[in-house]
Amino acid sequence: MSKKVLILGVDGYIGWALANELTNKDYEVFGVDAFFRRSTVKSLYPISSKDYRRDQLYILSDDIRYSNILIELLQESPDAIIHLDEQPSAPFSMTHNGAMTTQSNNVLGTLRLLFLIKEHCPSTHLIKIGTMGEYGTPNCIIPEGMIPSHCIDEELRYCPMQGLMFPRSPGSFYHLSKVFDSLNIKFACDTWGLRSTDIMQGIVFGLAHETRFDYDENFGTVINRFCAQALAGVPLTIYGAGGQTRGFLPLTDSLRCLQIAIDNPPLEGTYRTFNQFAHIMTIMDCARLVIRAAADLGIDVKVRGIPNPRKESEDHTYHVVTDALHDLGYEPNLDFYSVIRETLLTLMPYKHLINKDIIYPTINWR
Ligand code: USQ
Repeated sequence: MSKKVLILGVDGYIGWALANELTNKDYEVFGVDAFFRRSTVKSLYPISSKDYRRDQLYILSDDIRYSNILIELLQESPDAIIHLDEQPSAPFSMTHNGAMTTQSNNVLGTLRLLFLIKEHCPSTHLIKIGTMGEYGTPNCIIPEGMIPSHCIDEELRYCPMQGLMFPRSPGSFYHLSKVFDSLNIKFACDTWGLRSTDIMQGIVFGLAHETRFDYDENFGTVINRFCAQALAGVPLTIYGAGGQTRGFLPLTDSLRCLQIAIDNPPLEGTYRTFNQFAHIMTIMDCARLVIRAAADLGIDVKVRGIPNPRKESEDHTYHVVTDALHDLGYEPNLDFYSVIRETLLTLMPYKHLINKDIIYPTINWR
């Protein structure tokens, strides 16, 4: 029997692509969305209308939080819930109102969801999209969520901190909201016996299944922003020294990893973490890749180093354990150059629609 999957935030960048990917693979997909992003910023890649998407397999609502739709869907006991219904922008969360909106939407929204799962479908597998940014850049090896037992004190022959969550050092009020989520979800699993996979996802880029594409200061992630900047003839906005190092993955890899999580649920009462990305790069590496792919298409790209609007380390190590997904069969696509080239090609016909006024950063972390 096909698995029943409920996607919260189905109208978004990952949500819509995932809904289509799973539907094509014969999963039974439902979705809800409050349409916040659509009403805030225009996607560069043309996306279908609300009505069209409502006519698809998915149920969409302008306001999921105060309607009964969500409860009705939970009462159908989906096999998995993919929770993408969070405010995802770190810059937006660094403004006064943005911080309040982000934390009330993300932390309280997830807390409410936990209670609803407990009340209506306690066996359902909650897959929450979190962020590698929860860990920050601590200049040491980052395990998958918890401090592992093999981290043994050589003299004492035991792991003094096993069973504790690895310390979090988030870099924005958005990333902080994900830390609070993780703690609430782990508590709900330990206390109520719920089951959850908490995805610490790296920075996603590229296109899949006619999903939206953002490049503005708030909602565009760095490689997608660089692609739009290359197409618009705007110099690439490298913040600070460009030595900031992160894990990245193409959107198609994110879809693959989420399918692996759905197909391999943890036991009831288990909270587990996946560190989810394909490959580690610096921001300067990202810029070089975009410049090379654009040059291949006859586009000359300039770079503009600008003072870093964020408070973050620009020179640090980044060693991250990613065993869990690999053990379940994830084979990362490491050919980022081809994904970026394909993204540039696909967006080329829409380059005249790029609004240059929303590219340069205006929100300061300090
Ligand atoms: N950066 C630039 N130039 C730009 C934009 C960003 O140099 O024009 C730099 C930033 O300073 C930062 C890095 O690129 O060092 C990543 O920035 P980003 O905006 O691509 O990513 P971030 O703000 O960390 O957040 C994004 C998503 C978020 C997700 C996170 C994964 O918006 O939802 O959780 O990536 S991660 O960063 O691994 O935590």
